[in-house]
Amino acid sequence: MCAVANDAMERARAIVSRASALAVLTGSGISAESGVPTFRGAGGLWRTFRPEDLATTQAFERDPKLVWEWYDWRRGLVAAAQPNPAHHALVTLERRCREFTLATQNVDGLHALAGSRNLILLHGDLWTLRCVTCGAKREDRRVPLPVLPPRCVCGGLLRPGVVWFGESLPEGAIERASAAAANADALLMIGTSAAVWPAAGLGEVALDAGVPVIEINPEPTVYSDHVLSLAGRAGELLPRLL
Ligand code: BV8
Ligand code: ZN
Repeated sequence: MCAVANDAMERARAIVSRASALAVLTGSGISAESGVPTFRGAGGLWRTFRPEDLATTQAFERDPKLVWEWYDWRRGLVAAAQPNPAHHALVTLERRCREFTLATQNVDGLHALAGSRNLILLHGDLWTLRCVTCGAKREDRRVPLPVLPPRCVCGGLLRPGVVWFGESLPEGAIERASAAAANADALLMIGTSAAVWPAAGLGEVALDAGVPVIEINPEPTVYSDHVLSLAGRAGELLPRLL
């Protein structure tokens, strides 16, 4: 029995089937059914750790080994995870649409693994390491990492290639995602609590541009009363939306 009223699903299907340009924003909820814990939901990562203790440059400067132990643990979790039907449904949608932009807050790499192409990594990538001294970047998928914290050939500390609180997003990322949201025939907001900015602002960009917004989330968010909100799991609802 699906909790989503059929008329909402029918309306969402009509919008998506007519769309030739789609923009999508995903959050950790889309990877929940792949076994990757979310941040704020029940059993979420932030429940056991405080973001200001771990996802900030100050935390990393204060205790790089502690921050790396958390990221190395998460890399281990994600390494075992596979894309779920929601990730695959977005790959199918991308192939059907003339224009398709997927902006994700996730750093787990599951969208790329599923085959999504026009991908904007708003918060970076768990598998990329970046040297705080010389800026060198490299991909390193070893789990666990042999030494924590890992060091660059130049001797500098390597940090996770992700965006921490207080850090700006990758150059041009939010601008490209905003342009896609403002010019799409619809914006899908999937599996995000819409708590983190500026990513969460993409919903407003779409609404301000008169672009219909469809939300897929088992829980209500600040957007739920203002958009077409489908209450349910992405792995179940996205394939039904196709
Ligand atoms: C910046 C690190 C300033 C990587 C993360 C206004 C404008 C700009 C900034 C701010 C602003 N207001 C406040 C700020 C500061 C801050 C911020 O937003 N704070 C919040 C907490 C108030 N923003 C920043 O610091 C950003 N930087 O703009 O700096 C600046 C500006 C200009 C120039 C220089 C500097 C940086 C933000 C990035 C922070 N990094 N993580 C990592 O380790 O992962 S954020 C962290 O939260 C994750 O990256 C995650 O992606 C992100 C968002 O969380 P969600 O993905 O939404 O996950 P969550 O658990 O919250 O929700 C999951 C949802 O899924 C739930 O709703 C649940 O119901 C649902 N769900 C569960 N199961 C399912 C499901 N949905 C569907 N299906 C299911 N099965
Ligand atoms: Zn270096």
